[in-house]
Amino acid sequence: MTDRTTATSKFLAYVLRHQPAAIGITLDSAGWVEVDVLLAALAHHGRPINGALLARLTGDTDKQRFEIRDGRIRAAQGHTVPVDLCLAPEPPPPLLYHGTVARFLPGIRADGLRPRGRTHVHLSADRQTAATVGARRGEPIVLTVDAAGMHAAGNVFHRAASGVWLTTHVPPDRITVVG
Ligand code: HQG
Repeated sequence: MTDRTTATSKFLAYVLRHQPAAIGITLDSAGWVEVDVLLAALAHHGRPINGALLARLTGDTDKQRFEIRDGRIRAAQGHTVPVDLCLAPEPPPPLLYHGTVARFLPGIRADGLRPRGRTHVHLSADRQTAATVGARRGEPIVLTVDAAGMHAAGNVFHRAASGVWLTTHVPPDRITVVG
């Protein structure tokens, strides 16, 4: 992606996950807004996106941050505004991974993984993705989560369209620090 495309993607994620009011739109209870409404509001607020750029941001990217369905668009995950994505619960793979940094470990050991402002804890199906997520904040530490054990104990998991696994809390006794 060019710098400009990345900046546009970040702004779109900001609007659709955190601050729809920044461009005067509202999301429905599942996080959707009409594409036409979004594009008009972006243009009106001096951040125009044309159809080709939108297609690039929502097409086959590495992250699949956005979903488009029936003329509507939403962020696939990562919200801080209250939304119910209406994802069906899915059994997770046996192990999932979470990337973080050393300074958060005391809190995580005491309290497990918490959503911390987002609606869900984000988990990855592979270590490399988790390491990349952790590296946003410093030297990454990858935690292994006993997802099968949690699922057997009744915890619910969802898989976002982005491939990210979502759950509401990972208790400390389901977490191993692998480095
Ligand atoms: C930590 C990006 C202390 C947690 C990525 C994390 C991801 C605790 C931070 C997505 C804690 C929350 C989400 C506890 C959790 N005590 N620290 N009890 N529980 N933490 O950004 O998973 O590029 O909300 O380890 O790729 O880092 O935006 O979550 O470090 O998928 O599309 O609190 O954001 O996607 O940070 O990242 P975040 P995250 P995008």
